[in-house]
Amino acid sequence: MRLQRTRRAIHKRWWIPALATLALVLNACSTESGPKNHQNSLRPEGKYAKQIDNLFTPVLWVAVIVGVGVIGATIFMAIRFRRRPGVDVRPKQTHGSTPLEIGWTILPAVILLIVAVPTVSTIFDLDEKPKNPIEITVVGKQWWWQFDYPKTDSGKAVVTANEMHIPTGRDVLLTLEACDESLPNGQAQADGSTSPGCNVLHSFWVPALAGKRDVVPGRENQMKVHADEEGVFLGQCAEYCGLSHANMRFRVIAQSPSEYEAWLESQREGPAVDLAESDAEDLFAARFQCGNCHTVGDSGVSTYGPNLTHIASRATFASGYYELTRSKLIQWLMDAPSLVPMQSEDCRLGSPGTIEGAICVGMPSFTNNTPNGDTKKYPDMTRSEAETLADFLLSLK
Ligand code: HEC
Ligand SMILES: [Cu+2]
Repeated sequence: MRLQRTRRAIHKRWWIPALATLALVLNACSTESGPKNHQNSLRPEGKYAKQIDNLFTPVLWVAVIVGVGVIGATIFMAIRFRRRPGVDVRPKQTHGSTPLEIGWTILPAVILLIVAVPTVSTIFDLDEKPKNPIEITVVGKQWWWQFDYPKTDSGKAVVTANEMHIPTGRDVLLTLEACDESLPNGQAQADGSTSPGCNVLHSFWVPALAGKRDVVPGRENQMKVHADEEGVFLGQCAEYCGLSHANMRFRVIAQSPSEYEAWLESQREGPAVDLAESDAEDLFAARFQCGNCHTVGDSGVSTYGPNLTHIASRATFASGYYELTRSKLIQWLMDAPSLVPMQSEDCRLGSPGTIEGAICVGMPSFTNNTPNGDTKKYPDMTRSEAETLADFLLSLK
């Protein structure tokens, strides 16, 4: 008796958790709370993303009608023909009906055919090479993005990280790679193993600007991106790629064509401050060997870690996970693996000056897990050393 009553009480309150769940789910649809996040494929902000949306919306409605029909019929049958207490009759059993069987084979086939027409044509449209595009090579690394702007008639190549600038109103053709050919072992390994220059699968996704495309070791994929208006659009790696996959973000900064050109021109310039003339030279080059994985002297070359020549021109660092502030940067320099999960327990490099044979993924900690004994490479970093390095990096506009 008591048990029955509690059970009934639970049944009566089922709507409380249901309502809470609904509220949580609906919260995800909110456009009011917080800044417009620009990471929403349902709010396309460029012509290729709109093309995908124009396909997605009608197909969604077809799916909704079919789904409601099938689920509705199932629920209707279950209720209509349920077993009732005291009435022990089996509903009439039917088996096989040729018209019905033919009907429910042909109808879905026709629906699929109708949906296939715009789907196939959109796929081909999106695959078409744009005329006179801006070309950028995107290299997916563990766990950050490198953007290579090729050399042009008017200027040298530019290599940057985590923030991709594009001009508005122009087609941008991205070449997606998981291997960095300019690094040692920058080719896909036949046995599938990874190397410093070449790693695992990623997927490049800026929901507001384009669809997703996989970034595959040993393959070059291409995709088109287009932004109608200026803005900052958030992106995210969309293919599980290991420990820090969830932190592997990036930003696309769409600017007016003239601002874009000015940005590119400033990136082509040499560093704002020469390492040799800074207090950080000894720390960067000799004591901590930052130069094995980074460069601060040439914005046109690719390195194992992000190119830092113009790091202070970026708003974020660590794959867009942190805003570039002095205090975060100091924390990062002393102990990067505490801010973003990485495999940095033993960040030894190969023969001096090369990364061949590097055995870590990420940046070493200079206060924790520094390899010791025979393999000791990195001394502990004091706070004032980190400050000197940070101030130098922050002068690299
Ligand atoms: C063994 C190679 C290695 C060494 C040595 C190394 N780094 Fe790094 N560093 C990396 C890698 C890899 C990343 C990218 C990590 C990420 O974003 O997840 C990185 C990221 C950074 C970033 C953030 C850049 C950005 O745009 O996101 C800064 C700044 C940086 N390192 C500075 C330094 C300094 C200063 C030193 C020397 C004190 C140093 N690094 C030593 C590999 C290294
Ligand atoms: Cu990933």
